[in-house]
Amino acid sequence: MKQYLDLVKNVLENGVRKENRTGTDTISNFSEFYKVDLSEGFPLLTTKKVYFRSVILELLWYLRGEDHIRWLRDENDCHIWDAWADEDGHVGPIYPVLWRRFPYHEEEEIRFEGDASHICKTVWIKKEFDQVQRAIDMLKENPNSRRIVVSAWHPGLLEQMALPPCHLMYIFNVSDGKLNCHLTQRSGDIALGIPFNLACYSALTMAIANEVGLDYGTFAHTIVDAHIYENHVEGLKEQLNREPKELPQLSIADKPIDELEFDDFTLKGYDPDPSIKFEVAV
Ligand code: DHF
Ligand code: TMP
Repeated sequence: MKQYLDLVKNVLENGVRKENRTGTDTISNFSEFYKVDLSEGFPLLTTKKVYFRSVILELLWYLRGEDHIRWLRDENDCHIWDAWADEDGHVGPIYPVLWRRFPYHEEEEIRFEGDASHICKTVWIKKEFDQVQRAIDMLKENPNSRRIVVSAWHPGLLEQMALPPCHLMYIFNVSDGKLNCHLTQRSGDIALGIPFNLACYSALTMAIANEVGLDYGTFAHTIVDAHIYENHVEGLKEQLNREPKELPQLSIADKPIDELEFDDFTLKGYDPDPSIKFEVAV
């Protein structure tokens, strides 16, 4: 994918060196943007092997709404989130919870029927909001809406999270019968995280397009702090020497997203160059 290689090139050429909490310095550019046309194939990088199984399992895990990684780590032997979980597998209220069970409170008035005078009391009821289902409902009922937003930023809960959300907001947009998705990411690890984020949200957009009966449009991605860890530079330079091949095709079973399983995602024609080992900065 040319867009990804251009992103890598641009950050290597124009980025500035920054220290950060991980202890491994980065080369960073402020505010990068690219987009891909999902009708041209599934944007899984071919210039290195990207672990498709892990990408899809991560997406299915996000959709499950849990605050732990036991389904991912123990039932599916996928370890990309292990470093941020405690022994029980808890990661706190991150993406799955924020997408499917965003916590909030609603004021309710309770009446106690007593003697002549009714006693009223106001209580705060704990509620959960399913933002993904709301997005699907809106796409069906009001596809031209400019308010089809899913937000994973919850200032009041940041302290309880293993990692404050990196990909923190996405917006669906329908134009010309096609479903587009724009993702805003506050912080992007170009070698490791970005190829996963790109493929994960592209698959999500395609699955939702199927469910609401729209064609595949564009995935657009804004990365505010787009960075390359210094120990990833060599691997990325090797990747820049590789020639991108044709993109694979992804077909997704026509099911409601909550019924999707890994075997419902069929990848055809993926013939990547060898994998490149990148250490993850925790
Ligand atoms: N922290 C940092 N510093 N970078 C990240 O990309 C990152 N990503 C997180 C959580 N924290 C992070 C969640 N996503 C891998 C990929 C995505 C991911 C976490 C880890 C990863 O290790 N990928 C390897 C192995 C994939 C596999 O074994 O399936 C890779 O080579 O792509
Ligand atoms: P930060 O919280 O200090 O920004 O560190 C988070 C790191 O994780 C940063 O390098 C970005 C990276 N990251 C991604 O690129 N994609 C992801 O999906 C996640 C969860 C993290």
